[in-house]
Amino acid sequence: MKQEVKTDVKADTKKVDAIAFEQQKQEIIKKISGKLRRYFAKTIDNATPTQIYRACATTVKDTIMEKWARSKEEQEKKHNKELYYLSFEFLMGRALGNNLINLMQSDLYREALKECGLSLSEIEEIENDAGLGNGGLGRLAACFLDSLTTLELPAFGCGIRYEYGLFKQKIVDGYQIEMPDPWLEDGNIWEVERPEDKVEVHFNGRIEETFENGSLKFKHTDYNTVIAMPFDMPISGYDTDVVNTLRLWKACSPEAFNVRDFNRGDYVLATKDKELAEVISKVLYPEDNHYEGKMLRLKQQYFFVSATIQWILAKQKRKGHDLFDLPNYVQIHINDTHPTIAIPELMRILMDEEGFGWDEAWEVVNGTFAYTNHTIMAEALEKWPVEMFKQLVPRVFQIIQEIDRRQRENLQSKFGNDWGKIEYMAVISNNFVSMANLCLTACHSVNGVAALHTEILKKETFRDYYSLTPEKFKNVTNGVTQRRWLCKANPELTKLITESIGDKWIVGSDTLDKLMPFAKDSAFVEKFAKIKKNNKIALAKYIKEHNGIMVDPESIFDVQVKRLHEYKRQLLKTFHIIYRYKSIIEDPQNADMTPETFIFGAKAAPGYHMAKLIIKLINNVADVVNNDPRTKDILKVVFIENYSVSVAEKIVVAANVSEQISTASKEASGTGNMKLMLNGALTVGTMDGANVEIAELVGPDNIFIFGLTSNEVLDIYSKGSSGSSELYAQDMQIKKIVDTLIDGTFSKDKNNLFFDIYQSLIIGNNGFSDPYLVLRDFESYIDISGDILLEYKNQNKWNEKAIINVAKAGFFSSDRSISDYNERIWKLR
Ligand code: 26W
Repeated sequence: MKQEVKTDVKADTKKVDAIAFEQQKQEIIKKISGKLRRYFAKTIDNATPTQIYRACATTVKDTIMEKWARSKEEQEKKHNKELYYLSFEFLMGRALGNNLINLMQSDLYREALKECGLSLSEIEEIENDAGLGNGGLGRLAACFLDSLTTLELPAFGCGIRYEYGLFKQKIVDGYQIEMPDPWLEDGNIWEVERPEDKVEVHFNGRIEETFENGSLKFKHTDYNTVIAMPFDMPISGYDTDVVNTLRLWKACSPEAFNVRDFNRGDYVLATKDKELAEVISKVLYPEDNHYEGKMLRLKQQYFFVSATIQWILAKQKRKGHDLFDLPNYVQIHINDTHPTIAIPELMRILMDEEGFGWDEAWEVVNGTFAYTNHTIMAEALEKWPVEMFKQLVPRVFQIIQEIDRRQRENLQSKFGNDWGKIEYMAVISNNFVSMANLCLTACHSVNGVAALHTEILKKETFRDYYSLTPEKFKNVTNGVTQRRWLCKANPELTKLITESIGDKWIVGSDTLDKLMPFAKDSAFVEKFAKIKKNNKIALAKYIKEHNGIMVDPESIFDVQVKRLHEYKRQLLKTFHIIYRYKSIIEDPQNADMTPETFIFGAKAAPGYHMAKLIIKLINNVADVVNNDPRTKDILKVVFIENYSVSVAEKIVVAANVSEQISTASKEASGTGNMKLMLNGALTVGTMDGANVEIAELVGPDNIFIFGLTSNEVLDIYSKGSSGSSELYAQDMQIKKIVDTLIDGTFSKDKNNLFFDIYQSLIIGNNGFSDPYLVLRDFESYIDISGDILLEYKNQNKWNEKAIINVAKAGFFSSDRSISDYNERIWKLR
């Protein structure tokens, strides 16, 4: 009897819910039609998909704007400590779908559009990605904003409003071609221009020193002015009224044109200054993990940093806060060294404009700044020529010189006359400014992005600084937001998980673990497998449309998606494919015939010759393997062009195998590994970056670990040889594979095409051959790949492992990372 009453109540609530849902749905349809009428003089029936997108997006934006306004008002009233996350890159991707998830209105909008004969996912496809980043560092910043807001922490992202994001990649005849990414061309619905907050940024000029009231004053004169115009984007969080802000600065000229030149009739010259100013925020530098000392890059850095610091201080003063207390009100986070110039810029303003003495300013700066290192790649460390600094920002340079002078004094008191060490640790050395050393000197916190990476920073890269100030060093392992990388990318799996363990896992990081028992629940496993299959079918369709290649959704989807870099070793994966190809054509009787689809997605920096050549190699191998009648039904190789956030969302959900095969010690963390694991792919990887922590969490049975360890790699480097030419001479298997680079197997028309890869492996550039130890790890990689084929045959077991991976992925939520940052570093309320 009791039971019945309960069901009745349930049924009633359901009915009420259904009615409310229907009402809200009709409301949304009304709003969208209203927008279409007012903005485009159209109806839902005759509007273009772009107009529908704009109407939907502005409707969603209206809801967010209301919350944003309230959120800002609250923040302005309160005297809470705030976080400013300074980053040269924010790789946001699309906003509409993500905002709908966070507002918990995806179902409503999907059904509303469906009633009008439209598909929400097709409408979402119309939005351009905000591709204002290269790879890991930029995407991490985007995940962090999502988590900060979801956790209701007051935070601002601060960066540059690049007019062109990361280039679009086309593959033509197997080669990468770069095309511009004019993502703002059709307008950006999500941004709001804030002319009331524009500021001036001053470049070049000279410094006049005068005595006023007995003290030395510095006056910057004859400078060039650039206007920094802020554009704000709302950052929504999941199930919260808090809306944070991403503030991106655009560079503008103070005058529309030079009036003198204009009046003289020289119209072209009259617009020159304007162009020179505006070029600063024109385009994102496409180099990842590789630094070149370009003046424009330094201009970009100072531009957004100076504008941001001015804005922060103005706000603090408006709130009536004493700038001596700045660290209690503001934490400024430096995302890799790119925004480091913020340190001397804050010193400058506090001393030259606010009347602080050096020591007072230094204390404030130290309490305010924290720095994250994202790479140990030596070629990625920023070192700026002194001359460049002096010319571009003369006063800031003086301050850096003084920081260097004092730090050298300090180092000498600690290390005596160990000049080698002092030079290595100095802020200015050999006529270069070391941005990392400046951070290590000035910040109260320094962190690596995975346990192993932080250990390497302590023991190798920053060893001397670690001995000087061990208390500054912390680890915060990276994470990814499950809202985008599961809820948004994989709605079916989201539904299954929520049906099974409730929806608590959507915020925070602990409860996914509740899935563990389901790994052995046959009903769950079956549904899980079906979802993976559906996602593979969808990706196969995408591949058919974009590459013209038919792939078998029953085959193993083996995925390597990330920037193209030698250390990430897409070449090792390619060698494995060549090995599989040869095994099948040479010995079909004994070869494993399990069908495999190898999927790559990767952009190469436009000037990175070796990376571009590897893309061409992958595509040529694909051509041969996909078309050889002996292999075409077993192996398929697909290079998906223009890897980006929105393309990643389609790929990660369909993967069975996640390739994380960097040379141990080189990948600071990796975050693609986390996204793939979260969607039930099994990792094949080296003990590098966060793979180490993944392995620890899932246990050795649920991951495929191979290859040299980080210590072994470092040991090989210190000995000065990879031994690759010996391996090549002695190991017939290796020789056979490597020789395909020069025997025309994959370059019928042009025999020498891949010689440079061969040369780097066997002969070496600058004496060290095979610097990323591809050949050293080859055998162990072949072995583990054999294991994967065997294990995949047992689908039940495989799915069990995949589910365990999902269940253990909670730790890699960026909610956990942000909680760690907050507890260990920022201490916001
Ligand atoms: C100056 C050129 C340059 C450009 C970008 C140098 C360095 C970078 C980034 C720091 C490179 C980067 O994105 N690093 C990646 O950061 C991720 C987030 O922490 C990590 O997961 C990756 O392992 C790391 O390669």
